[in-house]
Amino acid sequence: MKRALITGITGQDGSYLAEYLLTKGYQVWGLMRRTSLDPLLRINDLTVTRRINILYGNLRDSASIQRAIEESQPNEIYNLAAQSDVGISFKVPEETMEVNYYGLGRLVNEAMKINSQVRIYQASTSEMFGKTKPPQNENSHFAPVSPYGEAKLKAHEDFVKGYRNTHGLYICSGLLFNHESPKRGEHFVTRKITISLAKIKLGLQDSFALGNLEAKRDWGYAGDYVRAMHLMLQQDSPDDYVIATGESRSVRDFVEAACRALDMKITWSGKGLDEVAKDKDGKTILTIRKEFYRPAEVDYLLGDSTKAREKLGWKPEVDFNGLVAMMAKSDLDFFRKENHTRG
Ligand code: F7E
Repeated sequence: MKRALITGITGQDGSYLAEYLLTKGYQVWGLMRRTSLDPLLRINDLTVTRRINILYGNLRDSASIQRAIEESQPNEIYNLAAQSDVGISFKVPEETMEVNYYGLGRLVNEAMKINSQVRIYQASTSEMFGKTKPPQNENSHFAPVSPYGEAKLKAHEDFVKGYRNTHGLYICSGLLFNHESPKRGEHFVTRKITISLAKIKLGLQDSFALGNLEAKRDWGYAGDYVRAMHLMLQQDSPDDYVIATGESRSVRDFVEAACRALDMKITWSGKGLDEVAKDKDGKTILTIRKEFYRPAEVDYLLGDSTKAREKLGWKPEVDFNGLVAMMAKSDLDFFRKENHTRG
């Protein structure tokens, strides 16, 4: 039976990956920070939760990483723990570097000391492409514009490419484009939109505010993307792969698709910071606020995942409209039930 250790087990990707690996017959360990409030919140299925072995520790602490690897004796390590909020990374650049760069350094060093044959997946990101023109693939230039993108790129260069080449470590970077789901953190734009619109539809909230509506992202479904993580570690040799849908939409497109999924009609008016969206009764439900803009923006991401499709045999199963509808309906159901229980 294979053994996997997942850092970041309580995040969206950690929970989908844990569930997926359990279906493949793996024994799963998860590294979890002691400070997490509701640690297994996103791992809803209790039968799954009970089968995951939780180890306390974090990527800032080598001793805890060492203990976790010694206890779990993993064949595969998935490094999903990160300070993953790009906007926040401008406010906490040192912490971002500490976790996203040095954290991987600690992990690979401890792993190599204990078992140099271990296979490691590193969660790299389309944010590393930054200002590079789309479509982006494995051969595209990296030009990050945020502390988050910079830390992830440095980790990729020093510890993924570096340790693969100089130490022969089996380590892969998944260059994952944005991936979302009903378990997505509430501060990411997609989930913020589906939660806000669901509440507005139910009369639980009047309006909400966003920043840049024109940024374009290649949005896929997280459940599809964890299959690619696993496939990367099953190959004869380690490599890096772009994982994306090949379809790019703007934040505005996402708002409109979520409105369609919730059967809400909106009309846009005004420009720039004065732009608003109104509902069918002329009530403003969406405004634009400067505070949600970033000091530097990645304008246009569109992934070319030909290599993963050809070499890994991977392809996404959920498309943009399917993803938006899944998220919007999940939030509508949740708040409808919650409101019903309270009322
Ligand atoms: O922003 C714009 C914002 O925070 C998407 C992380 O998983 O994917 C994610 O990074 C876009 C940006 O994700 C708001 O300016 C407008 O252009 O949902 P997001 P992200 O920054 O693309 C990559 C691949 C990762 O690796 C990251 O870890 O939406 N936007 N208005 C807004 N964004 C937020 N969060 N909130 C707004 O109000």
